Amino acid sequence: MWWENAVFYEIYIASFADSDGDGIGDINGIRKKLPYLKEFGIDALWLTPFYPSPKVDNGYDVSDYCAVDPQYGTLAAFDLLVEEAHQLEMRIIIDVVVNHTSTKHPWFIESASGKEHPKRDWYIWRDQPNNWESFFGGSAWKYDAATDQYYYHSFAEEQADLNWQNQEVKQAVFDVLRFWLGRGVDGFRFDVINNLTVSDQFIDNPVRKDGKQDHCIDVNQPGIKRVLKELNQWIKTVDPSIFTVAEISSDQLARINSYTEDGLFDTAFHFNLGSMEELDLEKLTRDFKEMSQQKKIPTLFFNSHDMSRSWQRLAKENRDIYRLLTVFLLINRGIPFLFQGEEQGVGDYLPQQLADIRDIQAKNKYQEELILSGESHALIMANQVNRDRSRGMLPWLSNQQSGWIGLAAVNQEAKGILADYQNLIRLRKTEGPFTAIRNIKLTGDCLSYQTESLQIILNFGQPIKHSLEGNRKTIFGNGMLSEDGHWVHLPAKACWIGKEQL
Ligand SMILES: [Ca+2]
Ligand SMILES: [Ca+2]
Repeated sequence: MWWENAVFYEIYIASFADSDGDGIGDINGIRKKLPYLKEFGIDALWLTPFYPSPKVDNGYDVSDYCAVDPQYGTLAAFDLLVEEAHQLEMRIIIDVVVNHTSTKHPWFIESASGKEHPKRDWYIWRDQPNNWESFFGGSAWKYDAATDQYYYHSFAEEQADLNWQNQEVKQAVFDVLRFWLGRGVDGFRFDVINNLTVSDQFIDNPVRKDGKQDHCIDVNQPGIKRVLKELNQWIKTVDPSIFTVAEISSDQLARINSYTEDGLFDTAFHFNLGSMEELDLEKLTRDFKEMSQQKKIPTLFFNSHDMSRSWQRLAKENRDIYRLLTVFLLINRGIPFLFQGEEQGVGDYLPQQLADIRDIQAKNKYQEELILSGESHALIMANQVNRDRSRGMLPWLSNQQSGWIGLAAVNQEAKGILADYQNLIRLRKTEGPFTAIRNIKLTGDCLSYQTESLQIILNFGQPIKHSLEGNRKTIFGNGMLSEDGHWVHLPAKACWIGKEQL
């Protein structure tokens, strides 16, 4: 299928490109950047939510699934974006946020209007709350005085969870998907899809010794796979070439892969590697070996709109390490998902005061810590979880304006980094598709593996002499071949790719 060899690019619309000077990214801004994206080798775009939203969780609180937020443009602009992307042979997938809606969505307003309303059961209403906590902090239940019941929200209280036991909810979501398929989208990214509430068992979550809650009853509920299979099968019946990728809120490989079984999603985001707090080569190698054996192709990424950028988090601002990670992403079996700006080595944006924080998760953390430890410490703790870090406005111009958040940090080596991405994507296209990975080995800090006719050596450590399989010539990197062709000498923090000579 087309996605198995595609390079994806995630666009966080508000911070990507602004076409009308209000300092907020928009759909026409994306249209203007299509030639740039095509030029450096992108095959498909993933657009984060652009739907009307009160933006409590910056668009992941949708109040109308079948429209475009006026801040970002119009449906007509969206249609042009799809048309122009397709003309350039680029595909577009969109974010589907159906664990919850905004409490401003008409469905919720109707549901909240009375206990007897036909849509009451579209959401999760209970006379009494249980101990479930919201993933954004505090109780996951909000009391509604008008009807004397509590509704469930696994994230912010302005994001009410849909009741996936209800068949009408499922049909309503199918209608939404049908609407966007009709406008030509090529696939869907399903937000926190293992959080769908499909069970009517409201048993308390167990609480660990440290007082934190184990979210084992409120996610991955019994029956969820049946619902998700139905969803995927419906999509594939409409058109088997529609791509589905799942966001599973877990960094455990086995859990993630359990959602790509037959009949489920085409793939899922592999946070086990993608969201590593720091570079751990042993973990990387261990998981890489396991992922190379799995039937469905994995995703590969080191950045997204939910975490600190890999330039800081993994590469520690080291250009050579950054290049090694880029090789791993692109010369590998897997679907690379680049995040806007990473191709220019863009760095984190770090708010300097509460007033500058936009992420609700960081705001909540700040308030929690403020009581315990005062302002400056609260800021540090908030920024440690702050998703704003990767959401800084992209610095396309030296006088770039931002209307809603600070600017992402410019990388002085942006041009060279972009050239790396471009060269490696070209190499991927001439030497790929990479369908099998062999001989994964970690020697000290040096990772080596083979795919099709290539041997890839990524040396994260000191200079090393590394043995080669077969007779090879250098096609990328800065290793030096020995005269007999059996060895390559790599400087510190260098990579080398050799192609087998027949
Ligand atoms: Ca704008
Ligand atoms: Ca849920």
